[in-house]
Amino acid sequence: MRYEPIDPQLFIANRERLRRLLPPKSLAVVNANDILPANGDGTLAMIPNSDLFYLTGVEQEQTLLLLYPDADEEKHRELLFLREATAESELWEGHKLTQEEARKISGIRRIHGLSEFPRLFHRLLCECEHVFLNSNEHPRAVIEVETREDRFVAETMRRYPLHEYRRLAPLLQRLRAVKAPAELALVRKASDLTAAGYLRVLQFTQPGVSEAGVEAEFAHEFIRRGGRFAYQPIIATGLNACCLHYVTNSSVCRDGELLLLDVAAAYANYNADVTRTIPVSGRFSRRQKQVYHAVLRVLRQCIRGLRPGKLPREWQKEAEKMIEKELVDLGLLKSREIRSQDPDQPVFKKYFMHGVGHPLGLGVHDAVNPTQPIQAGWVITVEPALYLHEEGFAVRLENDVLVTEKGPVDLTADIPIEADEIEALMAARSQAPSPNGQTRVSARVGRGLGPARRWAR
Ligand SMILES: [Mn+2]
Repeated sequence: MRYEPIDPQLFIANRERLRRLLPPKSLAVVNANDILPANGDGTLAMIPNSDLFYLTGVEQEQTLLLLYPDADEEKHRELLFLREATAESELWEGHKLTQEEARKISGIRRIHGLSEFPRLFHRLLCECEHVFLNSNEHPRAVIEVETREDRFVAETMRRYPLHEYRRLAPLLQRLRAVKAPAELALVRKASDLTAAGYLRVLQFTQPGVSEAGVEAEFAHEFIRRGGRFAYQPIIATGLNACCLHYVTNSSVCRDGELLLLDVAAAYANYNADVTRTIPVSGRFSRRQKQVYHAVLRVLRQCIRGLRPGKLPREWQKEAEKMIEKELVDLGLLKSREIRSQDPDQPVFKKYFMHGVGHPLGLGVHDAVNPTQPIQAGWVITVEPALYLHEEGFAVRLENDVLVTEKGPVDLTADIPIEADEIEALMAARSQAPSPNGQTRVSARVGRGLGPARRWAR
């Protein structure tokens, strides 16, 4: 692990919260994610299973968690099963968790080898009344492969067809949406890494740099600080920004363009999700600034509107009303067009066609039941935007906000967002020392050297 160890009390408390939601005599199982194949003998990097991590802090492949809080024997109430290391696996793949290490991470006392799972599972299935199995119930997930969890569910139901099976996912969604203080500290840490990336990129960006070059600047800050990209970064200059999930990042940034950056770090599997839009030249044009301030106003009002008890769709509606008004003020829509619009196809959708935010945590898009009101303890992204195809640019701004009874708390408030502040930071490019402590060549000289040589290294 590249991150600082997490106090196991977090995972102990999470299991306790789940225990309180389970009916008597319930058994629950959660599986690790597969290591997915790529081409040939290649594999993709494993993304730890969020539910397993939430309940144990363990990331290792093939791990199984079995919870049976009402087990007759105390030693069967919480069991963790680990892949057994061999000389071969140690040689090729490196260290696997020992039982003692897994105990320290998770706070689970009973750790077993994977080979012991079938016997213990069978025994406890004979004792229990309800079997809670997990599945991906994210409303927007598109899944074309059978996951390790799916295979486990299918095999268990085949072997034990007379048991009563229930869905674990809705319970975990409810629990995971409300963040504990220790989790908020990790989201804040992800936000700190993200801030470091943005400060570096504000120093780096100028006409002639490539989107890929900007991506590399972020990677440098995230990786050396123990993090990684939370999601595939969107680094979109000019019209590229009008494609919502542009991830090619292969264009050159030109003078006069706006550069949309939807880039954030993950730390200890907790994600930030942040968007900024900056002028490639270091100065916004009048029109760009006008649109920028319109989006910024909507962002601020939407943050203020995040109150416990409000339904997500009411909050979305409020954002759309604000966007509508800004579009009229920007001269892009006429009031009479709005009055005569088809309510199923409102005219603002030409300029703003996505949700204004989503829950965030171990998932970049944490799953919640969309009919549930917003609650204190949720972290929600706020991401209004305007996409102006005709004018060849887009502005999106995105912050991550904790909902509390006393009002919203912006966890990403340290990442520069005021247009003036962004311009001032970019204007200071030539004077600032480079991140590795050496003095940079001036922007003017740097331009002569080409973007790759702008910093004296
Ligand atoms: Mn987002």
